[in-house]
Amino acid sequence: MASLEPKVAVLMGSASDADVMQGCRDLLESLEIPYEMKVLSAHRTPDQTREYVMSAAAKGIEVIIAAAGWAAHLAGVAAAYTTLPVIGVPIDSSPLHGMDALLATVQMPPGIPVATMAVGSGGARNAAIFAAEILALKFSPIAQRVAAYRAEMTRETLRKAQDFESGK
Ligand code: RP5
Repeated sequence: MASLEPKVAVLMGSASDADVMQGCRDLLESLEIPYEMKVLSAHRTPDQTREYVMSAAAKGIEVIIAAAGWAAHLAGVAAAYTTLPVIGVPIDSSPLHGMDALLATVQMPPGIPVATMAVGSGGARNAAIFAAEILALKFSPIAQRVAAYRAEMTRETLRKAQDFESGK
């Protein structure tokens, strides 16, 4: 649900991160959370990154998701320029399969936290859910959709377990 009044900003270090981040978009849409996507690099477009993040809160953004690979400074740089919660997604785009991005994103020095998700597409999905959980503190319809999502996941897991255990 890309809309004119996004509550979540999804930043990616490169357009090449889009496939890994598709699950994040899908979940934000199914949870009906308005968001906008931006390609902004801490290294290649530092001025634009700073400008966007510094103006995000004023235009209604409440949570920032920042996904990047390699020496992934995007989430940390975003967190440096705002007190909005920043959720980091390490992307597995490098020869180190995301271990570099994981450490660069998670190992923020004390004072400027980044809530770091798992590496890759699983982390991308969790970033959307975590953003929804933050917004759910303020918006009860989002809280209801998060609860419904989780209940459905539980039902689906039990259904699959039952199928497996009964040899289907
Ligand atoms: C990172 O470098 C991006 O987040 C991406 O994961 C990686 C490679 O970017 P491209 O060279 O494909 O643009 O900054």
